[in-house]
Amino acid sequence: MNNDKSIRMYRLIVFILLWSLCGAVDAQQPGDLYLQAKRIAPNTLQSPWALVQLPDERWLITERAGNLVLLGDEPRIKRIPLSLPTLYHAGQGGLLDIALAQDFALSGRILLTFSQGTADKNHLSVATAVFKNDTISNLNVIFSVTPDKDTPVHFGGRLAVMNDGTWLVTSGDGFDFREEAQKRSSQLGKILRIREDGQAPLDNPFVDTPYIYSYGHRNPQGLVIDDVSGDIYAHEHGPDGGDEINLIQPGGNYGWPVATYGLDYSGARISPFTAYDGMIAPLLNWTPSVAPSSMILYDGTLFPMLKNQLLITTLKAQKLIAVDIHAKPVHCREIFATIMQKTRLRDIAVGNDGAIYILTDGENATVFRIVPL
Ligand SMILES: [Ca+2]
Repeated sequence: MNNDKSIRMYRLIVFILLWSLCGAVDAQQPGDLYLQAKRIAPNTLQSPWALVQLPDERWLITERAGNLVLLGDEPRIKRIPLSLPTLYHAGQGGLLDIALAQDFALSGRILLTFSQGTADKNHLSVATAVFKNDTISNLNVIFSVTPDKDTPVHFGGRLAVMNDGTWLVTSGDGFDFREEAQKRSSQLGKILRIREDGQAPLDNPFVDTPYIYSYGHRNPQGLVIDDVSGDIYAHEHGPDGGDEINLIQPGGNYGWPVATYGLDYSGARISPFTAYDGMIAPLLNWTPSVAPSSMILYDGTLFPMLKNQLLITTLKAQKLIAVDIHAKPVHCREIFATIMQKTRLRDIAVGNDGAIYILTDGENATVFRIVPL
């Protein structure tokens, strides 16, 4: 190889490394000078997982111990304990996601995901309930993932509503059961699609396993649907490396654990393959891992530079990442680095006011509101 070729190859390798680090490229962020991140909740949220805004501008936040927190004006928070049947609060489990039904304004119906059972036999479940006059009623479990597992981790648990009113639910592989992700007889390591009564829609892709929408997933916790195109994006935690964003097709096999860029935590290879015939490759792979925890498709007007980009919170990387999924190659950068304190970020939402709201992770967590000055 002559010198010019070596230099070009070196530049290409450096570019690929920087690109895959995702955020290392754009350290300079002069735009942050015109932004403000303001804390809008006390630092008293206990292991929260998700937030959703109500039409009256207040917020509902889930805490994994089984509480809803109502964040409003006075008093600043009100904690509402839920009677979730056999809630399994351990490891990564507990009360997880919350979403408003499409007819929430009329019905007050919400959807919740939570882990249910015992250390020896547990699973992810979906419940509906009615939230009216600041109280919860009519809580019913409408769906439970099968089979049971005996680990307190990898529940998935993210909800998203499709344009036809059906719901997608992410289900993790249970960590010790990664081979189940390739088995369509198991609901572990899948994206499932259900109706609001908990039944399987008749037009799901597999007749014999009627709840499964896509398979070959590890622990997907980010899920958004483009209202205009209907495109579905999901991200999932890889093992050591190999976090992914995928464009979800009905019936698609997303490879885990046959095709992955990740290693086992021991450093051992999980699979010799990063790609495999018949398995859909990710749009983006993060190696090393960032631990993506939630995602929105930004469609607000306050931040025109982020329009139509995926905004992703991360736990391990402790940063907010913007992904331009339509760029070739897919472009990825850290945003708001200078205005956000370095901490694990759990969930993200766009408020009715167009501001971006970030829920932090862990004990004594809080909510930040980000606006242009
Ligand atoms: Ca994959």
